[in-house]
Amino acid sequence: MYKERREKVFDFLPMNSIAMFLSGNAPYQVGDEKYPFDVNRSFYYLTGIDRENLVLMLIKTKNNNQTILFIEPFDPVMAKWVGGKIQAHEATEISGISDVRFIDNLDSTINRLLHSTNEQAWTLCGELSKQELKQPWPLADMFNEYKQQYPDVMIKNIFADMARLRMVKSKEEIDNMKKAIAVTNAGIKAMMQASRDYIWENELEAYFDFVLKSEQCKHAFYTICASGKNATVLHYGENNCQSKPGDLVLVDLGAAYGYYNADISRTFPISGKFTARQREVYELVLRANKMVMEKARPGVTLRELNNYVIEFYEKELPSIGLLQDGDTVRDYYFHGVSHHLGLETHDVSILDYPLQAGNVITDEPGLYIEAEDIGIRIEDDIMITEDGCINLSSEIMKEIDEIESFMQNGK
Ligand SMILES: [Mn+2]
Repeated sequence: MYKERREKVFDFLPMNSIAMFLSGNAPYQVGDEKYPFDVNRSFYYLTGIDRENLVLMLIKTKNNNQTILFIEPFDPVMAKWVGGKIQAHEATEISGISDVRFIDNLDSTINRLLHSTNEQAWTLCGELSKQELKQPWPLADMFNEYKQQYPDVMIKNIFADMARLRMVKSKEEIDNMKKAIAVTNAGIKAMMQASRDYIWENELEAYFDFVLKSEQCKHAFYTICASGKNATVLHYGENNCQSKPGDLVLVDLGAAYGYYNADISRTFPISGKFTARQREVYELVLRANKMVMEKARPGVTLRELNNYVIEFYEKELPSIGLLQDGDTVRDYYFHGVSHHLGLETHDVSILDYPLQAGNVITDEPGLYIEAEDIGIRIEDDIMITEDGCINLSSEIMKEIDEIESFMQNGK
């Protein structure tokens, strides 16, 4: 599987090029304590290895394609303190790369290549920036140093090419996401069952955490568990307030399985019963959520999906007493309805690129009425097919009757 993916990278690399992917390093947090290591997702996508300080190199010349993995030398003392580094045979077994070298040889390997005479200049390729952040990665500094030594060398950013590959998910990737979604479902049910008046947001959150750890899953991202007015703050993450009777609680959360993420939002009444007003607003968001699934298909863009939601709200919001006194939809719904999902929660994508079969995106309309302490978001994860889409999270309950019945009777 990883070899197949690397072949696809070779396909888009220019002739006479050296592509590099760094697994990354965890920065230090305090003293000798590091942040948890989080592997670079493109490196992982191409190797299946999630260890620090490794480099994947793909060399494309007229004569052949060469793949080298650079690893850290095994250090028996370090092994006693923090565990062993990955060894060559393990790395080969996971990634299918037979040419494994020690990372001390990285610089000399590159220098030897750049020194070698070719009729065509070398191109150094790497993911040099995230479109949306415009933030240079350390790879760019490294490439620039080589360029100073070898002025003929060209540098190419392959971020968009990698995004195009990663946007189309394989069956294995979808299966991992389905597992992440199933565990997320179990976690949400545990929260609904534990919910009661005056419960603290972080206590409710802990029920989700327990299910994830019990299922050997990690969190896809920091959980949002927001009651009452807190739910009207989009990225509320404090989760440290006590709920009040009658509150709605909005949860936006997800498990990660094999680095594949679920991203789900549900909104339910803390006491197990919606008020008439909450019901009215919830039904509208639910209709928007279902409408997006009707529209999502190959050829449509995320921007178009969002426009459908805005049009829908423009038409429907007056029926629930909103859009008075010059208010606009954006006063009650101010985020986008969708993003790509995969190895990253906001997965790599290309802006305004039409959807294709195999894409996985979220469907997450919301409505936030601060004056009424009502914040509602309903988020599903959907997979684009040849002629429409499939809801991967259809098992996670969202109908009012279902939620009320489950919360009151546990079924
Ligand atoms: Mn989301």
